[in-house]
Amino acid sequence: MAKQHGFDLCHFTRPEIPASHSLTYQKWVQAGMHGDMAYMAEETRMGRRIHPETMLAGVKSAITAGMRHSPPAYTLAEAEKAKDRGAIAAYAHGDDYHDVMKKRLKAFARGLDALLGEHGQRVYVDTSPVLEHALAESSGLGWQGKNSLTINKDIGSWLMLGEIFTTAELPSDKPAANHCGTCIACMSICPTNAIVAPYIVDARSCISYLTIEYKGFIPLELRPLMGNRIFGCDDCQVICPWNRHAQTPEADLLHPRGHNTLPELSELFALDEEGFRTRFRKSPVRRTGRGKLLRNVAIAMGNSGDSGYAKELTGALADPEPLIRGHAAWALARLGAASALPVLNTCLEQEKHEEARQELNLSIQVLGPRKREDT
Ligand code: B12
Ligand code: SF4
Ligand code: SF4
Repeated sequence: MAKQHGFDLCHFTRPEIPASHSLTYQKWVQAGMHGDMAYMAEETRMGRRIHPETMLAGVKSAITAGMRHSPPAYTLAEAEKAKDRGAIAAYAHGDDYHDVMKKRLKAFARGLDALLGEHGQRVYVDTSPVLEHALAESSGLGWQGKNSLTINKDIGSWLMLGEIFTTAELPSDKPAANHCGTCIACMSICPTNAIVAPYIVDARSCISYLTIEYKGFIPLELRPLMGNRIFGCDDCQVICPWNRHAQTPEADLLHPRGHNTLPELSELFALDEEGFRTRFRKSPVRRTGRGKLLRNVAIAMGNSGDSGYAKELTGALADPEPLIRGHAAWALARLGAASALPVLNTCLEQEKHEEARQELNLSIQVLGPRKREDT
């Protein structure tokens, strides 16, 4: 039945969280590794994650479901070499999985009523307070790898997770065994060393967090390390040996769109609000909003080493969004675009936003001495 509803994997377990997971989660929050994701640290939600039985009265079983999506159609080296293009995480090349999976899980749950008789049930995808990896692992769907992602022995980790909690009593599957062994490829490849220990990701330095979740001015020391990753990051999955033979699903229900495969930075940087909404309709990228996406694109332009971007970046100093103005100023300095100094100085006189002012000041300082050398 799961297959009919579009799920490649479906397993059963008790809605219980092993102590190793709940303790690690609490320590992770105490160490502040959730960054600005307040929903991960809020007390009631923490309680629910640790005690999933409080999510639904009389819950007896958790059904875990996995939906595959296509891996990136390019290698890490190809993505890195494409300096004039931005890398969008593979799961975000098509429709938003939250919408697609929730609809399908609800239909699946209704089908269960017919099979098991009417019973209490709730469906979850991502945003609810559920430790999805822990349940996936105890249900045998896949083990949690050192990159903290759920890996299935047959299909790898290019999959998204969802759950149905039910008051029906279902036979539990055997937990998944861990097959990471001595491998540490994901930890070694991570551009920002965000996998601080096996199974522990410090979100504050993870490029996925910085490009998607983080609303502010990205810490200066991390910007050069982001390269051209403009929405999410796939490196710790691409490198994983369990994804070496990952197949593109016959029917990818997220319907990836070709124009999200390494799109041109200039094309994205030219989007206005309406253009952004149209370009990313139904896509997870729309949640980020134009301001954050163009912030990330400005960083990628700065990291490209191509001073040909100076014109577009100088134009962006007048953007209504302070995030874009500030990061454009940084990118100009990173490219050594001393020709932008007069505009940077004029913008500084008019800039009211405190952080954008700091960015402008910094870029003027960086470019100033270079300008004197030029004359
Ligand atoms: C918050 C969050 C993020 C944050 C923080 C990530 C993190 N690792 O915590 C950020 C924004 C960085 C993020 C990024 C990504 N995310 Co995310 N994210 C979540 C979310 C909402 C919660 C994760 C969570 O509970 N974190 C808290 C920490 C403490 O948990 P943890 O990292 O799993 O740590 C556990 C282990 O350390 C374990 N543990 C302790 N000791 C030991 C010992 C052993 C031996 C083992 C095995 C485990 C273990 O205990 C901890 C608690 O369970 C889940 C959805 C959900 N509701 O679960 C999606 C989810 C994990 N994300 C997902 C995806 C796809 C991604 C990205 C790949 C997206 C991208 N391409 O950019 C990246 C990958 C980054 C990475 N390597 O983690 C998918 C993963 C699918 C899969 N195959 O696993 C999920 C499940 C969403 C979904 N519904 O499909 N994400
Ligand atoms: S998603 Fe990227 S930045 Fe985050 S842990 Fe994986 S490799 Fe590191
Ligand atoms: S890269 Fe290696 S250590 Fe990392 S998740 Fe994959 S198998 Fe495990």
